[in-house]
Amino acid sequence: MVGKSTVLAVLAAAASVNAENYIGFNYGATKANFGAVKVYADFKEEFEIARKLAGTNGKFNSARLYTNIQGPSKDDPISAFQAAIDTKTTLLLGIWCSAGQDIVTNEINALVKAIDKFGTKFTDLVVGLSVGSEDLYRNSVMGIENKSGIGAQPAEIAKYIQQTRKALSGTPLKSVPIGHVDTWTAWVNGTNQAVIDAVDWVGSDAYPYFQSTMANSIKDAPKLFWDAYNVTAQATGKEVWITETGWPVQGKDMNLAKANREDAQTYWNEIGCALFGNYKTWWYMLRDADPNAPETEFGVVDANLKPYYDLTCKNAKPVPSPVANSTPSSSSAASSGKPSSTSGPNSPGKDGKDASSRPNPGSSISSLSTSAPPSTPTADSSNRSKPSGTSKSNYSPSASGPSNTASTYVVESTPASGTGAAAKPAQTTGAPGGVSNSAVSSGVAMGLVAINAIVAAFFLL
Ligand SMILES: *[C@@H]1O[C@H](CO)[C@@H](O)[C@H](O)[C@H]1NC(C)=O
Ligand SMILES: *[C@@H]1O[C@H](CO)[C@@H](O)[C@H](O)[C@H]1NC(C)=O
Ligand SMILES: *[C@@H]1O[C@H](CO)[C@@H](O)[C@H](O)[C@H]1NC(C)=O
Ligand SMILES: *[C@H]1O[C@H](CO)[C@@H](O)[C@H](O)[C@H]1NC(C)=O
Repeated sequence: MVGKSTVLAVLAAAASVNAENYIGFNYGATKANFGAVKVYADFKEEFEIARKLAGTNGKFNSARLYTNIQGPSKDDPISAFQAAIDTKTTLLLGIWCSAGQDIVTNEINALVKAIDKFGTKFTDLVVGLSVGSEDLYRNSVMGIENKSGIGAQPAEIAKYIQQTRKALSGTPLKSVPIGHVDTWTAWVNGTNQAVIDAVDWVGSDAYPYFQSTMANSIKDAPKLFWDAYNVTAQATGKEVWITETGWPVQGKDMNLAKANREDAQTYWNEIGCALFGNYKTWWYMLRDADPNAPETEFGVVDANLKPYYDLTCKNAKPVPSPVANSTPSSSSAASSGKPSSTSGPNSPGKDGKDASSRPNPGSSISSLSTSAPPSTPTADSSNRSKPSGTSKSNYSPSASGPSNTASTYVVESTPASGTGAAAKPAQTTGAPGGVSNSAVSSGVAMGLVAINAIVAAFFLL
């Protein structure tokens, strides 16, 4: 047995961690499926939909964005900021970094403008800032082979991080936790160490569905997800934020992975319900059919905003991390990010080969996320609108498809609005633990925490 004190201790630990575990979705700067650039009303509607999702008690109140810039302007703050203020949605901000210094400068200027304009109404909602999104994946051997688009070198990302810290130093966001979002394959690549050294946290984008070179049926998904998490935490020694994950309700078979509602429900129940409230999590994604469903559709609601499956976690059997207290740890020493350090059967990427074998996390995802963003940014303002949605479509299943698209975008794109892909919203609140807004939600939350904690306790004993 599990001693009562053990369980209580685990619960206490989980509860304290939960206070900061935001829950939300990724929100692109443009409508899905090659839609137009989103404006205030679009963001406000989406943030409200997220909060009203049936059975979730308003917990999905945080949004991850990919850009600070409102398309098609040069450096006006994205209208998502005003929408977040009006809906009390917390924000994980994003700076698009694969379109060069000028765009990064515009991104920083847009953020500074927003701070001046909105003050603490805005800055109090900001829970983090990611400088870049999958730029290192796109810059990798796999990313290049898969034509995922233009990426950035680690030294560039590190430079942009320093510029961002400097620009924010005299502002209310001077202490905002700054990270970078990428795939596990990038985090275990020792050549990217400069980025690891420069950040406060690392973002993990993980999509077992796309890991087509590995056994990736829905039954294998929890192992693939947690392997990616684990190697990222081990290689970086930094707190890992779950910046993108999800399972599509429709799309092609990717090796053993099938895209359908049943498997998307299972992924939500086993992975989502293990994450919500226990890790900072921005799901991919809220709405993908906007207005038309892309070939590979990740949304949790349909075009009429109705959930595709049960989002309550009530009947879920979450599969927690096999690493006992895997809460994001910053503890472990930062081992070098070298690939070699990872070993073990599962481990992904110890060498280039492995890495490539696991295209998914990175690649696939990246394609997605990646693609989206880039598109947005496109230099051409007109083109910028395409963004996000696109990305997914791009991605489409296999390599070739998506990538091409993505690359196309990328090339054209500049930074601008970037953003595309999807960002998520959510605030922590609801989640199980923590900060739930309402008593009800906290009840749900605590229930989840308890389940997770007990499961964790069993693993420990
Ligand atoms: C490792 O990272 C470097 C720098 O981002 C990149 O050039 C290289 O291609 C990556 N290695 C692999 C195997 O992808
Ligand atoms: C490209 O991505 C696909 C999956 O989308 C993967 O099977 C393939 O291995 C990747 N190619 C390379 C070279 O990594
Ligand atoms: C986590 O990763 C480390 C290093 O790669 C490995 O030694 C350990 O066995 C992994 N743990 C799990 C539970 O997979
Ligand atoms: C970018 O978009 C269109 C369509 O691709 C293209 O014809 C044009 O040359 C570029 N600009 C824009 C808007 O797309």
